[in-house]
Amino acid sequence: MTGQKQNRTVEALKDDIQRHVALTLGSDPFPPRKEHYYLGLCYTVRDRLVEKWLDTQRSYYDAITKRVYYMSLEFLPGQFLMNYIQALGLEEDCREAVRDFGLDLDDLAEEEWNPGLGNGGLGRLASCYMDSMATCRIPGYGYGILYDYGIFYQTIVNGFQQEGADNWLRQDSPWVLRRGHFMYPVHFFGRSESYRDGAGQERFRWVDTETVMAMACDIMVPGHRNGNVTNMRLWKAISSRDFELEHFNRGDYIGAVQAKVESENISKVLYPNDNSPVGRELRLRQQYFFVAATFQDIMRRFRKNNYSSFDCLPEQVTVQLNDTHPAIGIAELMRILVDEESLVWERAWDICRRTFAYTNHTVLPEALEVWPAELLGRVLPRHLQIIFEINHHFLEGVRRQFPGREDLVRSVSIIGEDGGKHVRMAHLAIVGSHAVNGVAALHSRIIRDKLFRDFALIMPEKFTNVTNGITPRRWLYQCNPALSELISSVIGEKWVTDLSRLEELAPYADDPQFQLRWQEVRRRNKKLLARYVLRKLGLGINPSTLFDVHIKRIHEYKRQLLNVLHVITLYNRLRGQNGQPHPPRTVFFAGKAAPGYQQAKLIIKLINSVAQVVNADPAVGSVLKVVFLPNYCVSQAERIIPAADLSQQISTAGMEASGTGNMKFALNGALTIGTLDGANVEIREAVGEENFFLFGRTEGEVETLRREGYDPREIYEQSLELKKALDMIATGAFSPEAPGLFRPIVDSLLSHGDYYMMLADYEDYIKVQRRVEDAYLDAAGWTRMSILNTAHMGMFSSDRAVMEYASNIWKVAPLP
Ligand code: F55
Repeated sequence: MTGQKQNRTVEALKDDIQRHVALTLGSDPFPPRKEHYYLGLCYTVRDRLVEKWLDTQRSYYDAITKRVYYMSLEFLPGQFLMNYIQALGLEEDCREAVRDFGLDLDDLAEEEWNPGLGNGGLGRLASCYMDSMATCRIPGYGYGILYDYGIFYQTIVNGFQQEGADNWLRQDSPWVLRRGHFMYPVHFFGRSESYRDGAGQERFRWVDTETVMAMACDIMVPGHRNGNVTNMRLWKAISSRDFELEHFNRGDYIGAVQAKVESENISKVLYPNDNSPVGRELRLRQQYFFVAATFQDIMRRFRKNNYSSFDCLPEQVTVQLNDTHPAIGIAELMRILVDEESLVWERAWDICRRTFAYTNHTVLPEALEVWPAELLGRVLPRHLQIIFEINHHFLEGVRRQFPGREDLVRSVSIIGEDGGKHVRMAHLAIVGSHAVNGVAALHSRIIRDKLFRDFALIMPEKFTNVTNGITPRRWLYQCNPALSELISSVIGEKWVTDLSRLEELAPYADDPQFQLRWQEVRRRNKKLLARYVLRKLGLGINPSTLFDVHIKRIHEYKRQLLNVLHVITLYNRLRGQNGQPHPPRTVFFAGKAAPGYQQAKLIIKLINSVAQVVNADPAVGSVLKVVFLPNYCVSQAERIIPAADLSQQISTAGMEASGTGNMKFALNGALTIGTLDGANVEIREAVGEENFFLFGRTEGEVETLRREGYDPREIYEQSLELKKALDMIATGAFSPEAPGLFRPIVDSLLSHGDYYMMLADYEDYIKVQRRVEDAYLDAAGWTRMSILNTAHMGMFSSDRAVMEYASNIWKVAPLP
């Protein structure tokens, strides 16, 4: 770009920012104020995206092409401003423009709130896939709910998690475009009424319903410098007019307004449970609300293309179910086709199955969604009837295929009977889809051979794998500018959209010059994190210590507790000060616990209590520090990951479906200490086993041990160090004010069978942690491993994952 043209871009940006400050916000541009200029910049950037977004949407329409509907009750996009600016290639110009007003671009970007419209991995994955669909030009949309309150805001009070409301829309977000003219009615309750059609056929209609309106709110998702902008459509509940009238006519004004307000509760709040769904009526209403609105949008677009027959629907539409949360959509599409469009059952079912695909994200039995038939039948009477009919047809087929196998029939039935009739949503999703995938090779094998074994017997062709991926834009280019620059300085910038090119870094792994530059960048990132910790917690940490990082939702299967046992063991060794010295280490934790998950909340308290004791003990001084960073979110992950030396991925083998944090760390040059679980298995294969710290029982060994009888007490009695650590927790060494506080934690391990096999893996974990320390002391060797981790992470790009979905499941080609 010539200097003059550059100048014109900057001048135009400046004009637009000031124009928006004055005319859009109605604020005085002088003197420049950060909050105002932040919003002025947002609107300026938004203008530049909107045009491309309209063009993209028009191009889908013109191409009459099949489109992907990625349906997810959760999205975790992270902050938008820098993502948009970088996608547009405007970073330098924006920097210069705001600098001329005496402002700093990074400061402005920090003004933005994180949209916490998800719990964790599942929601973040949806956002990575949106980014990749936009970058790879896969025509499609994301669909979900615009919650007023996202995941709660976590503070730590006296070591305990405290939940606060996250009212992220308090000030209107510049990124959410409300489309008041796209409003659809969504029905609830009422009953299914039978009638005879003109031909004397029995048919059903859903009557006497209550109606809520769904308003479309759109968020743009740009591809990386390709002019493509995909749409994420999130529905907001708005009360319906007729609902009001009914009450007003009865003269019940207050009742009318109250009913109006209550109907808008549907999109009020995200349920904060991951991996243990709550069977609440409001949650079911959320699911159906966004599914019903989305299908009206799908049908509107389908009709716009003048299709003569619904048989073409699967050539125009592919719906990916992000877990079972939108699985009620299968019954909804059947209702539309059979009740509204008068298709015969078999034809409708064929269309339905060709349209849907289902991604499973968990094998934890308590995480599989079921709805009591009574509840589902009350809220969605016609859908329950349809589900019974789907099940009837399906089981008839099973009986034909496997005569006399009533055991099989019972195990695959969509309707379960134990503990009252209930609908198994995973079974509905499997039966109603043409593809079922797990999210890592091991996980897909487990669902095919164990969790859904009986389905795989009946319909083996449906089961497949798509290993998760992460977007290199946010998770390297954006969050780690220094490392990105270093990488680009030797291999160019193509890796940003073709991550396999990172392989070209491998030859530099032994280059002493390059190693030094790599170390410099990593040290700089660690300093930035140390500064952040100082600012947030008032705690000084030393950037030259080993940064050991465990950040993710707090859950027993993720085994933060195992990490704590290592910390306590290390602490005891340092105090004893016998044997080999240990290199100084800072152990970071962050993560939220579901508000109703008592054990997880107690683990947070334990981490904080251990931190308090360790950090205050002069005997260990600066050799060991423990940090719990409150309110883990996408933006915090972006700060922490580039500074990590060691990535903790230590779930009980067989329990973490994939993990995606594991990929983010390795991509940024952290080394993994991990079990053979989820995508760890593939990461280890990719980066090389010599560049990965493996420990622990395998999934098969865990199963055998569980079957043959596992006695955690025996291990406890035999390991002095373990016994000491557990005794300290149990007797109040970390909670002198309440000595019995952590008893439930120790009991879960010693008295209740240690379901997550913490003790079974303890010894191996401690040993491998020692190997980590030895490796860390060899700076050149460590740096080499770090470079090779980054170099070999190409396959974990979400571009690769999305292209696999596109060609194997969606049968959609990228737009030219
Ligand atoms: C949210 C709500 C409910 Cl009701 C159930 C689960 C969740 C949830 O957040 N699950 C989740 O995040 N699962 C994770 O999905 C990731 C993406 O596939 C996986 O990497 C991770 O292993 C899995 O736990």
